[in-house]
Amino acid sequence: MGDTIFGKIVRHEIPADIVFENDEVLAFRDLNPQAPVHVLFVPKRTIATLNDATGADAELLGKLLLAAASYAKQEGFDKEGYRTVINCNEHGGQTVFHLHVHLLAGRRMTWPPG
Ligand code: DGP
Repeated sequence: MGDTIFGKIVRHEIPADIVFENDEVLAFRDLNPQAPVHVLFVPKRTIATLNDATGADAELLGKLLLAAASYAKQEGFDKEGYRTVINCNEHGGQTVFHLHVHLLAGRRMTWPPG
């Protein structure tokens, strides 16, 4: 799987509304938000889908989730709650093949998701 729009965002080749960055993780606002707050947490190292993650990625995947939780706490969504989502392949609704964690917050979520 080749480069994606998220690879270009990670390399700062195209603009994004970045809310968090460290050596391994970048977080930016989703272009098509599905909640008042909708942020995508992506690893800087490209992993196409969750299927492609291996044991070598375990720490990085943990860091993605912890970055999302830390951001939610920082923005005050931890008490009321929020949702994190990883879409995988066609039936999962994945459209960008650079693994990412969606953080959705600021409204009550419904279940089951569509
Ligand atoms: P997914 O369906 O899980 O692959 O989610 C991809 C998300 O990425 C989708 O919610 C829309 C968002 N998105 C697509 N292209 C761009 C872009 O160029 N910039 C930003 N900020 N978000 C994008």
